[in-house]
Amino acid sequence: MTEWKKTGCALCAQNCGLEVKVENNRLVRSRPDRDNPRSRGYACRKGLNIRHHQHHAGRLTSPLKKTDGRLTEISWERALDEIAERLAGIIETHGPKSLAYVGGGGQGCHFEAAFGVRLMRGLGSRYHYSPLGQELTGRYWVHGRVLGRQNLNLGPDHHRSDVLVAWGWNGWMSHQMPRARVVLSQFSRNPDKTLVSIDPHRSETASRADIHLPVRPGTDALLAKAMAAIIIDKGWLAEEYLAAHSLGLDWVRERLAGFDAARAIRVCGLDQGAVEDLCRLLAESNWSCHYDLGLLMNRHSTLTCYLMVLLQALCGRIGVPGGVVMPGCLMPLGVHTDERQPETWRTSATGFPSLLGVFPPNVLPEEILADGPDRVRAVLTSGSNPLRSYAETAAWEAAFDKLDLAVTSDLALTETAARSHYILPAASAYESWDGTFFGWTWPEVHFQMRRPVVKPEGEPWEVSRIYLELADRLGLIPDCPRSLTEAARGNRPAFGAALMAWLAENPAAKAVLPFVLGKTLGSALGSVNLAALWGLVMSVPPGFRAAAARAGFADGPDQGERIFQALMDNPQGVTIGLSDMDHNLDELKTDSGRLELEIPELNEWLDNLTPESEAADLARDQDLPLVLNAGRHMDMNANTLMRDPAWNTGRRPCTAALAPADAEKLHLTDGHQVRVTTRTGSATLELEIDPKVRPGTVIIPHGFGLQTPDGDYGVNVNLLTSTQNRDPLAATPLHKYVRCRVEGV
Ligand SMILES: Nc1nc2c(c(=O)[nH]1)N[C@H]1C(S)=C(S)[C@@H](COP(=O)(O)OP(=O)(O)OC[C@H]3O[C@@H](n4cnc5c(=O)[nH]c(N)nc54)[C@H](O)[C@@H]3O)O[C@H]1N2
Ligand SMILES: Nc1nc2c(c(=O)[nH]1)N[C@H]1C(S)=C(S)[C@@H](COP(=O)(O)OP(=O)(O)OC[C@H]3O[C@@H](n4cnc5c(=O)[nH]c(N)nc54)[C@H](O)[C@@H]3O)O[C@H]1N2
Ligand code: SF4
Ligand SMILES: [Mo]
Repeated sequence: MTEWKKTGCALCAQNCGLEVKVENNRLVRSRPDRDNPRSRGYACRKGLNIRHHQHHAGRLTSPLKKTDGRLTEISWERALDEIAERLAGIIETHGPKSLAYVGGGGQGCHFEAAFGVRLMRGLGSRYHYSPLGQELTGRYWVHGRVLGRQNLNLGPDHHRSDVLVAWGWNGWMSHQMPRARVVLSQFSRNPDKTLVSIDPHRSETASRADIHLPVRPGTDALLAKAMAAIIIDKGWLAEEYLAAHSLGLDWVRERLAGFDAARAIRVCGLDQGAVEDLCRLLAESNWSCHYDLGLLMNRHSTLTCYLMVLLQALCGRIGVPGGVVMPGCLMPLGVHTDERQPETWRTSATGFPSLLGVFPPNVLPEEILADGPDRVRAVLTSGSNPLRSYAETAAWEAAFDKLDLAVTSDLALTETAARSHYILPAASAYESWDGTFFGWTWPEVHFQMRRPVVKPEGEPWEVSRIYLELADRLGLIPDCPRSLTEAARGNRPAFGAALMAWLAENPAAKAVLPFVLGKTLGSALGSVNLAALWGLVMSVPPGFRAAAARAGFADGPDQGERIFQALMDNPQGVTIGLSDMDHNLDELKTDSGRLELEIPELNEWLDNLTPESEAADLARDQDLPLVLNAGRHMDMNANTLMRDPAWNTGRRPCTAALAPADAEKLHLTDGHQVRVTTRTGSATLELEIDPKVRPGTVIIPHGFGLQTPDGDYGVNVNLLTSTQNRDPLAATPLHKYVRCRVEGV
């Protein structure tokens, strides 16, 4: 039987709506879903090849246990009993700091995070290592200071901008905003709009830009500082806006006074006139900006994020139509954890604080390999593949080998799973109810709860259910009375009333509410995730209630229930909120209610960033003369998610790309095998000569080096990266600036 069913793509944060054709319980085709309110008929080639994500030879079908280096099948009951017992033992002997949870649901399946985090917290640990801690936490630390909360986001209100600045962002390939190619094409083609790209490479986005500044790799902080200095010196500030909405401008002026912008621009390899013209454009136009990994995973990562916010503030662009705005959302991606507060945990060996509620994966190998009493000994991983995704694979392998307990839940026998003690098969995005909290749209707040469109083969579980069963075995879930379980099978409002009554008598249960819901409503609905969704929409904060009312869900005691029902009735997703974008600056959460531009912790870092210091730091290394961008995100990768090599048949997915001039100097021709060597290691792969690559640099995609049943797929770029090449404040890996050399083999 053939059927088209509505679902969504789980391969990047856009989660475009898809319709999939299902034949004999297999996805055979997919097409963009025009009814999805967020993507409106948009999808890229990855979503259109989603069947390769669901069906591949590496899928796990039953729990596995490693004994004497060999994997054997084990029942769910036994696996969970054994894991619970070992976890309890480790925590009893070594304390809660010995436990870390790694992951959080990747690009498509965020419901597990609520359960993984509750389990970890229930056992007394706060060590949640998340991919957010390897790209975005430095940025959100800045938001914590300037906007007042780390979990306030800023996104370009591009619908209403005349100029869009793509800074270290290759949106044509990576998306990172809904319908990215449509948006970028509109800016590129419309004579009244301007697309600016600041990128060392002539990326797919840069080649469509009206203005492209080919900045020298790793010098964006210096460039941004120079631009801020020019805007101040020329008097191009948005004076009125700053007077009304900011504090700390004197501190900024003091920091930038006397800065030699002209010299800085020379170090950045750019033309002074071109940079001044851009500054004037920014001072005079209605612009917004999206900056991404080119800055986040680069030298001075966190400082650059501050300078980006500063530039936008100086030009009066934050919280205004067409600028960068703070969107509403059903649930923010993290929580505010101010590292100045004594209750905020730090990692014990490396001393990094939690930011946005999470810890940076980059330091976990050290936290495991350390000698101290608080070292991490047990790791629960799900929806993440640290042994391919995070810097320095060899360090991760050594760390995993030292663990007392490694449990990995995944779709596939990933490289991380293969080095774990227990491997638990997870239901895929197409076999379960799930969704994501990558909101990032405005004024509309959309949500789609994907439903199962195929039945799983074997016995994979929702990851949430795995964590719930472990929590239950570990005594973290109070006994729920049978009346509650029975009420869950009846009508939901009556269940809600019974639950409230029970919680009033058992207030401690509130801390583990998702588990209680999972056990009661989850068994009635056949999905722990679905029960968690109900709990979520029933308890949204007042701000969201107002947004939901504007979207047609009138406020009242049954508002949550109506939102839930709408999500159930609309598999394509629903617009569940409308933010008030006319008063966006009201979202600021600083004590002053203004943008607080002064961050004393940045004094030295900002002051020491000079043309001289940068020129010295960037001086050519004779032994490693090239700069590697260790991790291009392009059409042929989707992090480590696409495990079936067949989806790239006939393409060249994993190469080392070099500029023609460099290839010529090295006497190399296209297709040659080359060895790329860094301080950390070497990798051999095919050379691709590409005129879009900037001379002096090399680009390798990330996400490859996958061990599939059909053989190895591509080369793992994290053989070349180091955990130590990281931001001093957020520990973000600086993958865009890895010194290397290239030789023919
Ligand atoms: N097709 C595809 N799409 C994806 C993903 C994927 O794997 N494949 N992954 C998703 C994820 S998780 C993420 S985080 C995003 C990442 O999305 P992006 O950040 O857009 O991806 P990148 O290709 O890593 O880098 C962006 C740009 O930074 C530039 N850059 C490199 N060095 C510098 C520099 O020194 N200065 C400046 N200004 N720019 C520099 C690169 O040339 C590149 O054009 O993509 C998402 N979308
Ligand atoms: N050198 C270098 N390394 C990088 C990058 C880089 O640019 N350079 N980019 C980094 C970035 S931006 C990111 S975000 C990280 C991402 O790195 P990770 O956090 O590891 O995430 P993914 O690779 O997206 O997916 C991880 C796992 O989720 C599993 N999975 C897929 N679908 C499902 C599902 O439906 N259910 C469940 N339960 N599991 C599923 C997959 O099998 C996969 O093993 O990689 C980073 N690694
Ligand atoms: S990979 Fe991203 S942009 Fe492409 S279809 Fe999937 S969600 Fe949409
Ligand atoms: Mo990412």
